[in-house]
Amino acid sequence: MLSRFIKILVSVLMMISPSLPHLFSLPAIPNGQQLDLDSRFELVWSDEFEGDKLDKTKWQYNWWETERKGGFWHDDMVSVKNGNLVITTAYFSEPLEIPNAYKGYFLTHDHKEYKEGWYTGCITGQGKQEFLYGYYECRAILPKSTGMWSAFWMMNSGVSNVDGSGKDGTEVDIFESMYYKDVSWGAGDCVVSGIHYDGYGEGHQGDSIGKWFSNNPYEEFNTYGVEWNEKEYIFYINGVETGRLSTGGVSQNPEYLLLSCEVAGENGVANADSRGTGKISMLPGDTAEFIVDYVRVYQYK
Ligand SMILES: [Ca+2]
Ligand SMILES: [Ca+2]
Repeated sequence: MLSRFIKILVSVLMMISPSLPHLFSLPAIPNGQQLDLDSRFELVWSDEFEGDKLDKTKWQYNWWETERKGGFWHDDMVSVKNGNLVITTAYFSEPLEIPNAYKGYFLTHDHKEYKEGWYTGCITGQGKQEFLYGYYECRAILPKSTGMWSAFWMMNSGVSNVDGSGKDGTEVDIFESMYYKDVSWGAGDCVVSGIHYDGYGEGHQGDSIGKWFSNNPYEEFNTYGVEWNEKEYIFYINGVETGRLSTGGVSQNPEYLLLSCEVAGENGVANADSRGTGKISMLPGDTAEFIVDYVRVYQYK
């Protein structure tokens, strides 16, 4: 009751002062410029996820990371059906098998074992194709559970190079969804966008444009995009600008794309995290789906 009252109060205040959400780290409604896609860009690459299996000329499973935060990544959780990529999250009381194709590698390399827990997936364009500048967009329905992180992002091998700059490579999180109807009032129905560079240890640096509402994102398709040029990253939801970043300098190197789903927690055990993501709210037997209609890459005309 109190949270409903606060939400109504904040909504009224937001109408009076559009900058208010940022002061309280609350989600804001996209209200920037409309992207003029057709006049400025041409499509150079896409996956529309037609057919019944993942196109291995465009993607590979991120099979070398088995344990991921509070869950596990496994090929079997990724499928292509009804014109969409679907990354399913489900609980398995018996660990899933290491896919045969990777068994030899796992025998000779250190890796984390699959255990009982939540399984989900990740696909990456690493080793397939990389792009420099342009506009990148996916159209997706987000997984409907507290404790889930779905994301559309870009990476480059230079991200780990600590030199005080993001020019050598930056993780660009075009969107991350980790605030489904959460314990934190004011969140829900929103995504965040941001950047990370200089590795993930002591040297790590990053910046964010904060939380932004999309339209009924767990039930309906929205588009999430970023325009990337020499000077800045410009983020969009449904073709409307949400914010811009250039902190640390913009990546000058080609980057590959990823689509992933993660479960909040650590060491393969689901739990609430320090970012405000609650513990997964699904029970064993429940499933959540990250549904992606397409990924499209455009270059400047
Ligand atoms: Ca760097
Ligand atoms: Ca499609």
